[in-house]
Amino acid sequence: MKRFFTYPTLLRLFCRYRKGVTLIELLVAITISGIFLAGVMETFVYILQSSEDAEAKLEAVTNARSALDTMSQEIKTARIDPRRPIQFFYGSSVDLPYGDAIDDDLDGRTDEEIRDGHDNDGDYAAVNDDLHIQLDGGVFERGNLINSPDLGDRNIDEDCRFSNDTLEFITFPDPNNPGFREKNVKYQITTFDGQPNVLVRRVIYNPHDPDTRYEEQDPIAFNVLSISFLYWDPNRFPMDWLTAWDSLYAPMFPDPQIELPAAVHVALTVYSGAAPFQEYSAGQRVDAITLQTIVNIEQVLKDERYQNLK
Ligand SMILES: [Ca+2]
Ligand SMILES: [Ca+2]
Ligand SMILES: [Ca+2]
Ligand SMILES: [Ca+2]
Repeated sequence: MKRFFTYPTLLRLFCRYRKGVTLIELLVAITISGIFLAGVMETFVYILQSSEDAEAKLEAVTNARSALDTMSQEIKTARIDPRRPIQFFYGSSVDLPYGDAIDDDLDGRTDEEIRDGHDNDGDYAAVNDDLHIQLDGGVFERGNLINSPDLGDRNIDEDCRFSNDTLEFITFPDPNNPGFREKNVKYQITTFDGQPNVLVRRVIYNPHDPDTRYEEQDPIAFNVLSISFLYWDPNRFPMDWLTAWDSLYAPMFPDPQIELPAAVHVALTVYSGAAPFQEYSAGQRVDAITLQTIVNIEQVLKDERYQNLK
């Protein structure tokens, strides 16, 4: 017993004790730094993730914006040519049975509207939802549609299903600009270079001259989920949006039988998720952004028949 408490024994005990504390300290330190590192990693992954999301969204907006600009510049030059008996402006309308599978307007229904400028699901109430803009001197924008559902009002075309519309028209040579050629332009979502969901602009230059006629196709937006065109019809009162247009039937239009719409509403929806687009299949929940614009057709606005309507 006596020998147990000799100095070397105490030293050994002390060393063991020291060693034990060191080990516990080490374990505690590892655990704490582990927790700390996990927190850091989590924050880091979150920052990385949200910057990837933000980047994907920015890219989607840029992509859609540039396609809308291209189309706007061209649509406004669609022409009525008095030298020709029949004009060419053709917009077809295809409503798809699905949207982004998200209840964007939080009304408990998902993708309930069709993009047509009207209230399809019956939730429009003129007293609350009519949003006409007063211009000046008591004049209202779209004044003849006050108290009727119209694009831009609340509950009109909110939370829409996707569309796969096409638009095809002719622009004419500009006499003030000798280099400007006659063009037949078409926009549609199709497969381009093996890649699906590409918004393609197809142009036929000089469509009426077999000698100089040539065709080209440009992709103007990628990962496109939906494109919708609406046409502001100057041939009815009150004027209204139509989902399709065919100038071939102009002789059957109501008076004054203007062959082209006065304006075109374009809505373009593109994928904005961070995951590769190839993982998306139609009808599944998807991150998307929609950009919209209204383009006036200058030739119609200058047309005497349209001027006389006012
Ligand atoms: Ca939706
Ligand atoms: Ca909804
Ligand atoms: Ca509605
Ligand atoms: Ca609608």
